[in-house]
Amino acid sequence: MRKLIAGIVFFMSIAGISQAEVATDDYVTYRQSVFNLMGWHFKQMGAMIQGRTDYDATEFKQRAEAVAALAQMPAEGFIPETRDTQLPHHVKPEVWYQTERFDELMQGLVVSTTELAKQAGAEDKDDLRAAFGKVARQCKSCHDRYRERM
Ligand code: ASC
Repeated sequence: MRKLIAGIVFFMSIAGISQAEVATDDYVTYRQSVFNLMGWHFKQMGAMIQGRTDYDATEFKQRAEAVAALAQMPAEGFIPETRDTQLPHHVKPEVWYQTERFDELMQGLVVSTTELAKQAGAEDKDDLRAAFGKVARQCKSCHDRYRERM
Protein backbone atom coordinates (compact mmCIF):
# COMPACT_ATOMS: atom_id res chain seq x y z
CA MET A 1 0.00 0.00 0.00
CA ARG A 2 2.76 2.45 0.94
CA LYS A 3 4.51 1.65 -2.31
CA LEU A 4 1.31 2.33 -4.24
CA ILE A 5 0.79 5.73 -2.59
CA ALA A 6 4.44 6.64 -3.11
CA GLY A 7 4.03 5.63 -6.75
CA ILE A 8 0.94 7.82 -7.18
CA VAL A 9 2.61 10.79 -5.52
CA PHE A 10 5.65 10.33 -7.73
CA PHE A 11 3.49 10.11 -10.86
CA MET A 12 1.59 13.26 -9.90
CA SER A 13 4.83 15.14 -9.32
CA ILE A 14 6.27 14.26 -12.71
CA ALA A 15 2.93 14.82 -14.46
CA GLY A 16 2.65 18.17 -12.68
CA ILE A 17 -0.86 17.47 -11.51
CA SER A 18 -1.90 20.09 -9.00
CA GLN A 19 -4.17 23.11 -8.95
CA ALA A 20 -1.18 25.46 -8.76
CA GLU A 21 0.08 24.16 -12.09
CA VAL A 22 -2.82 25.66 -14.06
CA ALA A 23 -1.49 28.69 -15.91
CA THR A 24 -3.51 31.89 -15.45
CA ASP A 25 -4.21 32.19 -19.17
CA ASP A 26 -5.64 28.67 -19.13
CA TYR A 27 -8.53 30.07 -17.08
CA VAL A 28 -9.21 32.59 -19.85
CA THR A 29 -9.10 29.92 -22.55
CA TYR A 30 -11.26 27.66 -20.40
CA ARG A 31 -14.10 30.16 -19.88
CA GLN A 32 -13.97 31.29 -23.53
CA SER A 33 -14.26 27.65 -24.60
CA VAL A 34 -17.33 27.17 -22.43
CA PHE A 35 -19.01 30.29 -23.86
CA ASN A 36 -18.18 29.14 -27.40
CA LEU A 37 -19.79 25.76 -26.79
CA MET A 38 -22.85 27.40 -25.26
CA GLY A 39 -23.14 29.72 -28.25
CA TRP A 40 -22.87 26.80 -30.67
CA HIS A 41 -25.83 25.00 -29.14
CA PHE A 42 -27.87 28.09 -28.36
CA LYS A 43 -27.63 29.43 -31.92
CA GLN A 44 -28.91 26.15 -33.32
CA MET A 45 -31.78 26.19 -30.84
CA GLY A 46 -32.52 29.74 -31.94
CA ALA A 47 -32.62 28.66 -35.58
CA MET A 48 -35.24 26.06 -34.69
CA ILE A 49 -37.33 28.47 -32.63
CA GLN A 50 -37.24 31.03 -35.42
CA GLY A 51 -38.04 28.44 -38.09
CA ARG A 52 -34.76 28.82 -39.97
CA THR A 53 -34.21 25.08 -39.51
CA ASP A 54 -36.66 22.25 -38.88
CA TYR A 55 -37.71 21.81 -35.27
CA ASP A 56 -36.59 18.50 -33.79
CA ALA A 57 -37.76 18.10 -30.19
CA THR A 58 -35.13 15.47 -29.30
CA GLU A 59 -32.27 17.47 -30.76
CA PHE A 60 -33.54 20.63 -29.09
CA LYS A 61 -33.66 18.91 -25.72
CA GLN A 62 -30.13 17.54 -26.10
CA ARG A 63 -28.85 21.01 -26.92
CA ALA A 64 -30.84 22.60 -24.08
CA GLU A 65 -29.38 20.09 -21.64
CA ALA A 66 -25.87 20.79 -22.93
CA VAL A 67 -26.41 24.52 -22.45
CA ALA A 68 -27.77 24.02 -18.92
CA ALA A 69 -24.73 21.93 -17.97
CA LEU A 70 -22.32 24.38 -19.59
CA ALA A 71 -23.96 27.36 -17.86
CA GLN A 72 -22.55 26.14 -14.55
CA MET A 73 -18.98 26.13 -15.81
CA PRO A 74 -17.67 29.55 -16.89
CA ALA A 75 -17.76 31.10 -13.38
CA GLU A 76 -14.75 28.99 -12.42
CA GLY A 77 -12.70 30.74 -15.10
CA PHE A 78 -13.28 34.27 -13.80
CA ILE A 79 -10.41 34.44 -11.32
CA PRO A 80 -9.07 37.95 -10.56
CA GLU A 81 -5.57 36.89 -11.63
CA THR A 82 -6.83 36.86 -15.24
CA ARG A 83 -7.64 40.57 -15.11
CA ASP A 84 -4.45 41.60 -16.90
CA THR A 85 -4.20 38.73 -19.35
CA GLN A 86 -2.58 39.52 -22.67
CA LEU A 87 -4.91 37.14 -24.48
CA PRO A 88 -7.64 38.75 -26.60
CA HIS A 89 -10.81 38.96 -24.52
CA HIS A 90 -14.04 40.97 -24.06
CA VAL A 91 -14.26 41.23 -20.29
CA LYS A 92 -15.03 44.75 -19.06
CA PRO A 93 -13.11 45.80 -15.94
CA GLU A 94 -16.42 46.16 -14.05
CA VAL A 95 -16.50 42.36 -13.71
CA TRP A 96 -13.68 42.57 -11.19
CA TYR A 97 -15.32 45.00 -8.79
CA GLN A 98 -19.05 44.41 -9.37
CA THR A 99 -18.61 40.80 -8.37
CA GLU A 100 -21.93 40.45 -6.57
CA ARG A 101 -23.91 41.71 -9.57
CA PHE A 102 -21.85 39.59 -11.95
CA ASP A 103 -22.36 36.45 -9.84
CA GLU A 104 -26.09 37.17 -9.78
CA LEU A 105 -26.22 37.29 -13.58
CA MET A 106 -24.21 34.07 -13.82
CA GLN A 107 -26.64 32.43 -11.42
CA GLY A 108 -29.54 33.77 -13.48
CA LEU A 109 -28.05 32.01 -16.48
CA VAL A 110 -27.96 28.73 -14.58
CA VAL A 111 -31.59 29.12 -13.45
CA SER A 112 -32.98 30.13 -16.86
CA THR A 113 -31.08 27.45 -18.81
CA THR A 114 -32.16 24.79 -16.31
CA GLU A 115 -35.78 25.85 -16.77
CA LEU A 116 -35.42 25.71 -20.56
CA ALA A 117 -33.89 22.22 -20.39
CA LYS A 118 -36.79 21.13 -18.18
CA GLN A 119 -39.40 22.38 -20.64
CA ALA A 120 -37.49 21.11 -23.69
CA GLY A 121 -38.90 18.03 -25.34
CA ALA A 122 -42.22 19.79 -25.95
CA GLU A 123 -43.90 18.76 -29.17
CA ASP A 124 -44.81 22.34 -30.06
CA LYS A 125 -41.80 24.63 -30.24
CA ASP A 126 -44.03 27.62 -29.55
CA ASP A 127 -44.36 26.31 -25.99
CA LEU A 128 -40.62 26.90 -25.60
CA ARG A 129 -40.53 30.46 -26.85
CA ALA A 130 -40.91 32.10 -23.45
CA ALA A 131 -38.25 29.99 -21.73
CA PHE A 132 -35.91 30.40 -24.71
CA GLY A 133 -36.43 34.16 -24.69
CA LYS A 134 -35.64 34.30 -21.00
CA VAL A 135 -32.25 32.67 -21.60
CA ALA A 136 -31.52 34.99 -24.54
CA ARG A 137 -32.32 38.04 -22.38
CA GLN A 138 -30.12 36.64 -19.62
CA CYS A 139 -27.21 36.35 -22.10
CA LYS A 140 -27.83 39.86 -23.33
CA SER A 141 -28.18 41.57 -19.95
CA CYS A 142 -24.78 40.25 -18.91
CA HIS A 143 -23.20 41.14 -22.28
CA ASP A 144 -24.60 44.68 -22.08
CA ARG A 145 -22.99 45.23 -18.70
CA TYR A 146 -19.85 43.16 -18.74
CA ARG A 147 -18.86 42.34 -22.30
CA GLU A 148 -16.79 44.78 -24.32
CA ARG A 149 -18.30 45.45 -27.74
CA MET A 150 -16.48 43.66 -30.52
C1 ASC B 1 -26.51 33.59 -29.08
C2 ASC B 1 -25.22 33.97 -28.67
C3 ASC B 1 -25.33 34.83 -27.66
C4 ASC B 1 -26.76 34.99 -27.30
C5 ASC B 1 -27.25 36.39 -27.24
C6 ASC B 1 -28.70 36.39 -26.87
O1 ASC B 1 -26.79 32.82 -29.94
O2 ASC B 1 -24.06 33.58 -29.20
O3 ASC B 1 -24.37 35.41 -27.02
O4 ASC B 1 -27.44 34.22 -28.29
O5 ASC B 1 -27.05 37.03 -28.45
O6 ASC B 1 -29.17 37.68 -26.69
